This record gives sequence, C-alpha cells and structure tokens, in this order.
Amino acid sequence: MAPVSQAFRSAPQPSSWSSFLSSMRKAWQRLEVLSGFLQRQQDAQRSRPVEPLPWLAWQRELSSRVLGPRLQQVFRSYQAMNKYRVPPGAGQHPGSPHPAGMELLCQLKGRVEVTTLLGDMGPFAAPQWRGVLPQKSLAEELGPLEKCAVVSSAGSLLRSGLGKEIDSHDAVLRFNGAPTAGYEVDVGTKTTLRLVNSQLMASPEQHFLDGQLYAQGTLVAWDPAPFPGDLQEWYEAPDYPLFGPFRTLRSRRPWQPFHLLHPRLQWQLWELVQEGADEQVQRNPPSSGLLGTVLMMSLCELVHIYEFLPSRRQTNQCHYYQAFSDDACTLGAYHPLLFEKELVRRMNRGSQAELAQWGRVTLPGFWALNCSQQEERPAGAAL
Ligand code: NCC
Repeated sequence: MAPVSQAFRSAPQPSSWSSFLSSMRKAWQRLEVLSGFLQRQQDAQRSRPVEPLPWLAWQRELSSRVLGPRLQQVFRSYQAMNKYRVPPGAGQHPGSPHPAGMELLCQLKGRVEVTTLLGDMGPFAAPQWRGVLPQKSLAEELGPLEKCAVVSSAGSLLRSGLGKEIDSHDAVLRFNGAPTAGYEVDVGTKTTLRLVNSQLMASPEQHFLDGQLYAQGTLVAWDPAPFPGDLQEWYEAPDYPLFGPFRTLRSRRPWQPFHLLHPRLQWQLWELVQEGADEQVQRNPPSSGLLGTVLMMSLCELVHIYEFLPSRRQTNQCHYYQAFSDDACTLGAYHPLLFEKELVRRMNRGSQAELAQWGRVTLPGFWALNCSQQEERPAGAAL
C-alpha cells in the first residue's frame, strides 16, 4: 500500500477535476455492477443444493466441524438456546473417553427406561382420563420380538432396493408421515409401528386424525418435555397440544393400539448423546429416529436400522418421499442429530460394508444383551 504522503501527492489538480469526477462516476458504476453480480452469486448459492458429505464421514468421529457455515450458525444458535431448561453442564464430562461397543450398549440398557404411559400414572389417573390410555404397555402388548427394522425417512433410501430386506423383519418401525405406497421397492410394505411427533399430531395439514397412513399398525407418540421429563410438569405444558388429538383418535378407533412415550426417555437419551460429544450439543430432545431405535431395542432381540447412518447413496434430499433438499435433515438443526448418529455409530455391531452398501446398522436388543460383565453406570454418575 502507498504511504499517505504519496497518496496526497497523486491527488487530482483543479484543471483535471471534471475528468477526475467522470472517472470516479465510472468506477462507481463498475462497483455497482460488481456488487449486483456478487449479490446474484450469493442468491444462486443460497438456492443451489448443498454438496453432500462423502459417506466416509460416518467412519470418523462426528463433531460440529463437519457442518458447513450455515449449519454451524444454526448449531451455535441452538447451543445458546435452552428452551427445556437443561441445567448448566448437564451431561458434560470433558476429557472422559467416550465408551463404545458393548460398554456403551450396556450403559444404554442400564440408563434408559423405555416406558409407555398407563392409566395409573400421575395425571393420567384423574377421572377424565379413565379408559383413555391403553390397558397394557407397548412391551406387554407386542411381546418380545425377534428381528426388527427401523426405517429412517432419509432421501438415501431412494433407489436402495431395500424393500424385500426390510419386509423380512418380524416388525418394522416407521416415522411420522413416511409412506410405503409408491416406494415399496425401496422401503418395503410392512408397518408394525409408527412413531409420530406431537408437532405432526397438532398440525391440521398433516391429517393425523383422518389420514389412512395413521389408521394402520400400532401408533406411538412423543412430545418434547422440560428437562428431565417429569410427567406432571410436562402434562401441564406440553410442547405441542397432543392430548386433544390423542383422545380423539382413541375414541374414534379404540381398537387401534396407540401409546404415549414417557417424556423422561428423551432426556435420559439426550444425556448419553451429550456425554459422547466433546462440545455442548443442542439442548433439545433427540430426534424420533433415535427414540424409535431405543424403543425397538427394548422390544426386539435384534435391530437393523436403515439409512440413519447414510450409505454411499447419501444425499441432501431430506426425505425419500419429498423432493426437498436440506442437509439439516441428515445433520440436524433443532435435534442433536449429528451426535445421535455418533452414538449409534459407536454402538454398531455390523460391518462398514453393510453400512456403505445398505446404510444398515446392527444393534442387539436389550433382552439379548448380557451385561453382567459390564458395569451399568447409574444415570448422572461421573464417567
Ligand atoms: O423428518 P422426520 O423427523 O420425520 O424423519 C424421521 C427420522 O428419520 C431420520 N432422518 C430423517 C431424514 C434424514 N435425511 N436423515 C435422517 O436420519 C431422523 O432420525 C428423523 O427423526 C422427527 O424427528 O420427528 C422429525 O420430524 C420432522 C417433522 O416434524 C415430521 O416429518 C412431520 O412433518 C421434523 N421436521 C420439521 O420440523 C420441519 C424433523 O426435524 C425431525
């Protein structure tokens, strides 16, 4: 850069003032053209689909470093938010090694309680709830199952040809509005259970009460609760108004099994997710995908999860059933999805080849897990 004195010396003389002004005007016009061009470039970038991560990313430890600038920003704002009043430092044990394999599976088995609500529990024992909740818990109703499939809703299921393999399981869990019709070759036809979030139940556009999708199989619903998932506190202020649609559907189709998940499960799981991360994760409940995985681990001997950890087909198309792309669906925005995936990655008993080819993770069910040799750490204990 030229020193200041030299810059003054090269300032225009009065005789050349008009030509100086005209060259300034031209320079300004050029700047305007350039800034318009840059703006258009930025707009184009915003609407351009984001490049997908290579599937190999799932072999490495996952952290927020894998996120692009936009998702980094979203991640930071959710990190700062604390809607559900999680106490400072909850689940954070800096410097502790992250458990994996059997140790982690046994921690999970020992620390999470997969409970569906019954009519004698807390606020549901009140007279206005008489006969509304199911008589039996989900575990009693479905009984122990052998081989189960959890089908994520990811776009990477498209062109997977996994339909037959998924249908070969004794029970299949799907999420929210994920259909099978029209996608049978890739996702199969069987739906034993459907886990729905309360946002869907409360939203009229989703047709939860009159949609055919929700009229089959067993339904299980969940709703984000304040930490640590006290039943009474949640009942008084659910995140979304799910109790109305729950009661309506129960009275319209009393024969259809429909359960509510105890809200403490989400925070027991969240603590494990947080403990497995070297940074503070979003202080929001885990996604339906992780809740459903643990639900199936509590019911089945063996669980296969499809495209939760994406295969080589990884894409930023959000769902296999919608032409909408955003890598937040795979990597998380509100949910600590990236860190949920890291937890599942560390528990996976299947091979890298199965993951690459089919996006398939293999987990043992709780009742098939022999943890007698493993220390089952009580919830909240220091690692
Ligand atoms: O998208 P969603 O989930 O219904 O997907 C079910 C589960 O599949 C896994 N998934 C999905 C897409 C993807 N590309 N990768 C994935 O791994 C996740 O584990 C996910 O949980 C939810 O968790 O309930 C969620 O629900 C939707 C939405 O409410 C429902 O689809 C109903 O419309 C949420 N989307 C929005 O709120 C806009 C999503 O964040 C989480």
